[in-house]
Amino acid sequence: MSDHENVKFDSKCVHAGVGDYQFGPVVPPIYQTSTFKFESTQQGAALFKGEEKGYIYTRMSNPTVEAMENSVAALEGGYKALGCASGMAAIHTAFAALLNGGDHVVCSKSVYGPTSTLLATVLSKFLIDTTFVNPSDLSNIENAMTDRTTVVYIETPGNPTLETTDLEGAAKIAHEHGAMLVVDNTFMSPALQRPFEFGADVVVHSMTKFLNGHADVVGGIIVVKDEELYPIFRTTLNQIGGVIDPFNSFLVHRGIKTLSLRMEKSSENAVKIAEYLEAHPKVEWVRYPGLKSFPQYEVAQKQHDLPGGMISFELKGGHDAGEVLMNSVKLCTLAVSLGGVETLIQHPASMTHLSMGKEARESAGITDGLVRLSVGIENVDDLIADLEQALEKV
Ligand code: LCS
Repeated sequence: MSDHENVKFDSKCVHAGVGDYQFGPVVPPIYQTSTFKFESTQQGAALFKGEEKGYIYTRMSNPTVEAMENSVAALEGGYKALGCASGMAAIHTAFAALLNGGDHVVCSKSVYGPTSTLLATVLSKFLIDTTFVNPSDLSNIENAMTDRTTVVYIETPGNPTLETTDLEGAAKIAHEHGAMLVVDNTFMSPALQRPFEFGADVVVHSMTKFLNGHADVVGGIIVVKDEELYPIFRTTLNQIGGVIDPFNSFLVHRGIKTLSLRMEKSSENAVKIAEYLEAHPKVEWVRYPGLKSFPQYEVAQKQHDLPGGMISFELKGGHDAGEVLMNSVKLCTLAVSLGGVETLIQHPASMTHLSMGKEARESAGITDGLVRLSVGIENVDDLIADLEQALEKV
């Protein structure tokens, strides 16, 4: 990356992380090997002690994985990144690196269901307790802070409500209390929002989504802003072991080359679809950061380069009407996940956010009628025609 540090974001998408390899390939080769040969016992020992730089074992590091990690670190503006087997592996590893038993976490209420469940049911076994708040009102974060709070964890925009948090304000509160701000940037990707610019300490992603962008990889990443913080994350990931493999790293790195283009097209389509839905007589409400009616429109304008590809909405007939719509689409695909080139539609209350339970969902604003749309890069007229024919059946 050293030759390309000062280029613009879209150039970084194409070039960041690509190193020099034997035979001069233009893209990083897939080093599909679990282990690396030592020249001597002395060299092996020196590598393990960290006295010599090089590769030892793919769980510890691998050139293909490292190329992708360097790319994401450059895009987020962080020091280094750590490729993980899934978004959940990245989130678990980040918590394991930062928390001790007895610590307290302040977390957004509207997060991906399993993130909330990880804190509430798994990490709670290790005496870590969490207060879930609506962080779009910063006073809720402030009021939840205790002298044991070491992590403030924000997903913004939140899955699936799109509730948006002022990261600068959240970082200030976290730091005043000696805590770290960890941000899940999956919904915007670094093309549209770079949390380090607003004071975050750690960024996590499900790379399964916009970073890879092609619905063919499960992967995650942790990006660390400061050099001092990095070793504890690398050691923790190495001990827990939830690393991404070379082939999936290669695919994600390839996907990233078109990240800017995909985010632009997906946002452009989503703006038109959100406007179409908002004007439709069968639609009760639409949440989309690009609409003037969006509750945190000002914060979104400040933090996002474009409004992104995620929309949530509810039809006038609530849950039952939403079911008819989701069962009637033809071009849009009824499936969970998001951030790919294809438009996906799903029902959070019975799918992605089922594990949270009804009470936590209701408190987070995830109504039974909420429908989530991840807008792809198809022709927008085709997408609107598909929604139109499905809405006619409602
Ligand atoms: N963070 C966010 C914001 C997510 O949306 C997801 C997955 C994760 C983390 C976890 O990543 P994974 O382990 O799946 O790579 N979100 C999904 C969703 O909304 N539908 O299916 C998966």
